[in-house]
Amino acid sequence: ARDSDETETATFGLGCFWGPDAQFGAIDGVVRTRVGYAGGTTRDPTYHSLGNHTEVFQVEFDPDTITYRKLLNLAFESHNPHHQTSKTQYQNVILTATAAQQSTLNEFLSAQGFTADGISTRIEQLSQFYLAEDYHQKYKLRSVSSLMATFNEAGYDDQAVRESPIAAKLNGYAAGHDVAVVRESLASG
Ligand code: MHO
Repeated sequence: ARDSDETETATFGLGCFWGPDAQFGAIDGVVRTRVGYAGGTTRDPTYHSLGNHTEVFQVEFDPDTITYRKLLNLAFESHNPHHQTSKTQYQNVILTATAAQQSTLNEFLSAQGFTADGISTRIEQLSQFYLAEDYHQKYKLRSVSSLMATFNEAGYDDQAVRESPIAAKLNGYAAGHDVAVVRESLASG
């Protein structure tokens, strides 16, 4: 039996990472989120020196509560796979980390009538994920100064806020994503 504490991590690029960081953080079963840079080859990207990388977000999830396939479904509902922006920074990309994710993705694509070559969304293997700067992590939550003050008073530093499950939920809430609504749409989808 699987250790109930065991999580899995999915990595997607869906435009500016602030929005999907909040959207996916609200999902029941997503326990942590992080934003960063991936998909390119240049070393040690930063926001102002991105090289050929793309803004991406990672969701660490409990596979007993939500599946990689459902996250893929949401990722594809959140962008148009027949359109791609020319700016590498904001491109749509699915970055698989394991053979299991790769095969789930292949099944998902064929169930949708898609092929990796027939859509504009980039389909790649994740080689390296570079964490973005602290001020980009939980960006929507950071705009709610009363909540940030509460985290700070409770002793959370930037890393602790980034890794906090409750911060992921509040980040979603701050952006208008209601956990209960997300749960409902997943149940029907
Ligand atoms: N510069 C844009 C997008 C930021 S996103 C982290 C803005 O200020 O909305 O690339």
